[in-house]
Amino acid sequence: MVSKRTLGIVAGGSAVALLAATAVLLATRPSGGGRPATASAAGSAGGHPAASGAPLRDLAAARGVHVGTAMAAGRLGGIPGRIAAAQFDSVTPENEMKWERVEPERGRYDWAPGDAVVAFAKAHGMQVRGHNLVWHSQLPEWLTTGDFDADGLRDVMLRHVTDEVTHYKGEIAAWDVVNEPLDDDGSFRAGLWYRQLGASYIADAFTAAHAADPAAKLYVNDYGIEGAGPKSDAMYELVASLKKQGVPIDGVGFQAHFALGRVPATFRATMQRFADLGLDVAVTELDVRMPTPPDAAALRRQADDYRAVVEDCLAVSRCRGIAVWGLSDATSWVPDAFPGQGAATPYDASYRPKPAYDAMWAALHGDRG
Ligand code: 9MR
Repeated sequence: MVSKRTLGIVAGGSAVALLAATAVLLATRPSGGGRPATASAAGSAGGHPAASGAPLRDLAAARGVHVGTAMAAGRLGGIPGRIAAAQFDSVTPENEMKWERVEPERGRYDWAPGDAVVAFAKAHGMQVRGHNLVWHSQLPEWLTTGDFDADGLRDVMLRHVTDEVTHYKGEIAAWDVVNEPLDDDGSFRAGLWYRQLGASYIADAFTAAHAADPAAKLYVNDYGIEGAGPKSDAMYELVASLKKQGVPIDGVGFQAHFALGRVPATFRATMQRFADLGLDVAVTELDVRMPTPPDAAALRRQADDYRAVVEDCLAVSRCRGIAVWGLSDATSWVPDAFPGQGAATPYDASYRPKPAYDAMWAALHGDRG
């Protein structure tokens, strides 16, 4: 397969990453040779693709995209750290750069957890997606219960955005500047920011982020916009209008939190539609949940879903990459949010690659389905 693009690729194979990859292979793959055969439903490691083939990050680099994972600062060591460094070339801090963590008290910043993720990425030649600057959720209490008028709240927001982007200037490839601004029906989500400031907070946040780090790519990020529908249309109108006003927005992140078998058939066309506005697109939080425990057939269907998403991204020249939301089923957010569901990531709870991993591998490798 010919690489669809060659620009903007982070080098995929630092010595550290290679060592880490070797360590992972030795730790988890007693045998192997040749190319992937689909892993068993149980995710048996022996003879698995990941053991003998190139890591995902090398395949992704050859296709001109990034392949990333969310990581928590507390899980950068051990097996998850080794797998992440070996297989992925992009990391998104799962919670460490969110407002409640970064600025738990007004004007007092705690950068340490986010810094740890950045240091991990640097050590392993990975890029960092900053997540996120302005969201309705995971806000500190001083902010949600504070008695701010509109001007005061706007100042607080601009200061936070400026301080955080400045702290990480030069370290973050792309920021989710505004996260989840829309409701399911396509109206603006009536969270703190919209209620007090109206939609203008969005443009203001992008402008402040750009001023603080002009080199960082600035994204709006949301879920439920992957297929045709009112929310996707509303996001299209929003970003088209931001572009028209000259707001410094570079891209749209499609979170891609899917239920089994529910990857929209229109995902590729949707990403292309946004790209045609002159924006980058990226799959930022991919996972595919299912009732637990899964059977082999469900894991195969999940693999098909993962494959479809990777192939959709590869088919859109402005799609910059695919990130999974959580490396393994051991730590995914899904069971907490959807009781009785889980098994949503490419690695099982014992960090063995699942058919979903094979499917990502095959899609990035350019194998025919
Ligand atoms: O994975 C995150 C989980 O650990 C947090 O408890 C949760 C809080 O809302 O946020 C999760 O990540 C979310 C992400 O920041 C934005 N998109 C949806 C993700 C899953 O809820």
